[in-house]
Amino acid sequence: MPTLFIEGRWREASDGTTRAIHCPADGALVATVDEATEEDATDAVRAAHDAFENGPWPRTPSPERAALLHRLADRLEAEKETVARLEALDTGKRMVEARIDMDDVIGVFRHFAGLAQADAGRVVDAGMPTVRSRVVHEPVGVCTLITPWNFPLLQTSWKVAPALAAGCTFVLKPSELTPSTAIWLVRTLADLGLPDGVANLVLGAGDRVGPALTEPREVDLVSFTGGLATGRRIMASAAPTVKKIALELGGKNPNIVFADADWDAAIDNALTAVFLDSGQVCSAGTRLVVEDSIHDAFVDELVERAARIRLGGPDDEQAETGPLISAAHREKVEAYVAAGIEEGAVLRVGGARPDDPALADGFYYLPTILDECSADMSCVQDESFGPVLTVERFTGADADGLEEAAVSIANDTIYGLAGAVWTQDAGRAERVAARLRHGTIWINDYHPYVPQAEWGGFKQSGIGRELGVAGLDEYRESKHVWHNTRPAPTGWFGAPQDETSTDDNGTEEHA
Ligand code: TXE
Repeated sequence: MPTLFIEGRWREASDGTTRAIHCPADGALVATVDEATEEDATDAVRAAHDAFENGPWPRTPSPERAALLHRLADRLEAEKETVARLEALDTGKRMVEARIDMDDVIGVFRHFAGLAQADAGRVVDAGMPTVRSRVVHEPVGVCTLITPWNFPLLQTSWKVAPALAAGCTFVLKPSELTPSTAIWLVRTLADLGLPDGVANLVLGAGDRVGPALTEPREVDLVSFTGGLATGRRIMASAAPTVKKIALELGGKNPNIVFADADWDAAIDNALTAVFLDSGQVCSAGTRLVVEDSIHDAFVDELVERAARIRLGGPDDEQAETGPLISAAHREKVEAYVAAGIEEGAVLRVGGARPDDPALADGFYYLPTILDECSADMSCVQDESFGPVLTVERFTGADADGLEEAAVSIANDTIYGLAGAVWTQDAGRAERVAARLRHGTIWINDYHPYVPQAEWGGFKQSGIGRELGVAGLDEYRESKHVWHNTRPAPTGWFGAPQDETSTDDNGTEEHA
């Protein structure tokens, strides 16, 4: 069965290339999919452009667009177990996590379905009784949507749902490692009656199809979630034609713990912050910034608990987290840990592959803690995207100095996606949260998000916002419509002389 979807038809790659998808938990073959060529990508952009210019979708009334999004959510509810399994097999993540991801996807489609109808623009008071002035929203146009492998369908939903809600057409390119749920999504949208050419699916490696998807003049917006290096390339590809871009590029997220924090909650959440999905989360709390006075006891307890974390694949009900996505990614994490140790970090736990033979065929890596880190180390500055926690201490001469030190360490990064502060002093929590230059701040919590709130990064964590209301605005243009109900000449240029003349004082005189 072909897996590229272009102009309403399933087809194989034009040169016949395919790619085998293997489960990172045990190497089992999961699927074989088509690997698009540049030519296929160009066809997909052309199809999306034609559907935008000539098709019905951009002009479909918003209640109908919203209804389709709701029907998609209904379908996912009905097929949740099947789709969660596709996701678990592609990513190696546990079924329990894949099911949570599906619930989140359902929430995202319903959120944007609600927004699609909620905001029809606004009337502007032009200050003239004969003028009707209004600002309306229109779809931005043809969108290229490029998504990564860590939360494949969820990150896709953050782009596809608002694109459809706004009336855009798109080409979706999921990660070449995890295409299965994108295939399900596009098939389901077609099944639900989305017109041909609105949703196009191109599978393949970024360097093979990326330029054809991110450079053409016909593409109005590129929305990308992935690594910083690729984000920079995409920004450069989009520059010559001044495309709109939305980039979500990861982070190096501080988790600040003051000595007065609720101990059990802070310990527990510090582990979840970094080890969820084996650290393959853009907002993972990979930098523990802990007050010096509690450092030793806090880190000792973390180390003890991290050593007990059980690893396993999709169906291991006892497992707490899973494998890394690929052999290459595990090697990257290993090199990152080695560099940290070389630079002086102290390895407290992990730092190796597990020796359990049952895990030998997967890309597992033990939960790792690097202590005694400082901002000049690469392990503190670079994203590992693995199960690796770095620990930095802070101290201060007085209460203000303490806060200042914590903030200054937490902001000492090129990234700015997320961060957390743990303290039972509400005033301190608010002061610190206000100073952190990151797009999401948790106070006495880590990780939760809701589709109603914007998500995105300060600094090099990205451009633009997903979710919330701004997440829809990315896919809309604003158009100001000025309607003069009583048109009249302005008389500004070369108007015929009339009876009106002006006296020496500039006052009009009528004959
Ligand atoms: O990401 P890439 P990779 C970070 C994380 C990770 C690093 C590299 O630190 O270690 O990125 O991971 C497509 N034109 N994040 O190499 O390359 C690619 O096919 C167009 C953070 O897997 O950024 C895939 O669909 N597209 C992150 C997508 O970009 C291109 C999630 C992401 O891949 C392209 C994942 C090109 N030239 C990794 N090159 C997050 N923010 O959550 C690649 N792609």
